[in-house]
Amino acid sequence: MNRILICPRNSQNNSNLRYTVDPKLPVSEAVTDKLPIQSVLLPVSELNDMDANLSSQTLGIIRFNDGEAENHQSACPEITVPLKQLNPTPLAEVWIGQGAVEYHSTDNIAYAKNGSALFACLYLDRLEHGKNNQSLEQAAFTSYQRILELLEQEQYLNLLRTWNYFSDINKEQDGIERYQSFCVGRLKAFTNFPLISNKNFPAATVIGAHKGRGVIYFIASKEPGLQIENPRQTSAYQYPAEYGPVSPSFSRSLFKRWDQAIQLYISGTASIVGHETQHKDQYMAQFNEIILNLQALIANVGQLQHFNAEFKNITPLKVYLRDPGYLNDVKSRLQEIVGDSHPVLYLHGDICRRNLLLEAEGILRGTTS
Ligand code: 3EB
Repeated sequence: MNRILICPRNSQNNSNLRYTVDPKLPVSEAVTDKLPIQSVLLPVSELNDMDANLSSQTLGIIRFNDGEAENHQSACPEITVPLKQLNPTPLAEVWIGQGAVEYHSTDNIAYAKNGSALFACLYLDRLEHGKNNQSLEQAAFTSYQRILELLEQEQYLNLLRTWNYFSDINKEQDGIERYQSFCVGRLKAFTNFPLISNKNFPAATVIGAHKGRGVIYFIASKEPGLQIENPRQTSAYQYPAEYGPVSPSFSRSLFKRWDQAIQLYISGTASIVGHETQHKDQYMAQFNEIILNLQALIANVGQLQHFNAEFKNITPLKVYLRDPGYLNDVKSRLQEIVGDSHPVLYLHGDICRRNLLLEAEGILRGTTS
């Protein structure tokens, strides 16, 4: 199979355009899996050449671009994360499911659902009309409250994985770092939602941008997944008070058994062992520590769930660099493990502690024995 499913554009007629997979990206392999939801990295230049015939299974499109805001007229949920891409070929993250999709939008949230999984995206700010300058804590609270209300309304009650991007994450505002304000608002919303308040938090990423509107996107499911922590790391929701007024509400990973396949959603992973940052000011040592953390997490899931998968099966991988100058070294190191044709998206973004220089995340498909 060398075609994939891309969302139809409102702006185009229904001509049956065919998408051809970049041979360097093992997309065809990814989409032949029987998964209700998965993401693939596709060259942006080829997003317009869609196969309308196959479009019925696309759940959403995420672009990454720190330039001018774009307005794409897609039928499916689509949003631009305001981070600069460091890849030579600009890529988009395309979310693809199985079976017919329904597209909807509320005032604030665009979403797609296919009976098993729900994909959605929203802007973090300006959720309330006339409240453009609400605090980040309030914006995070309101956003997550809206998200949880949507999941209740649609009966996709299991928030599996969230991605959160907003500007100036390390900046102090009102006597508190913006990342901490975000954590306070998010936790307040979670605490009101019975399915999450028992510490079964989603896997997550929170990364800082340099400009642009804050963005959240997430996936949820009808049937629950399982939170699995990393034995090398203190659970983030148990971090001691020195890191902020509330601990971050996310799980290290979310193990999801679908009818015909299994996915492990791996949270943004940094150079933290226990709860402490390792190797301050040394980006390669931090990157190696991230690899050790990811390997330890995968080994733990292997033991607990008899999950057969390895680091090199993580696809797509996303790596966030505080300084683009790290790119070549990080890329060479990663390619030693996953090979040079593996789909990896490199993004220029800030990590939620000032002394963290990089972070990596991904989705791991595997089987159980
Ligand atoms: C860490 O391990 C690094 O607040 O949801 C990574 C992934 C991090 C998710 C979040 C924070 C979050 O604490 C930071």
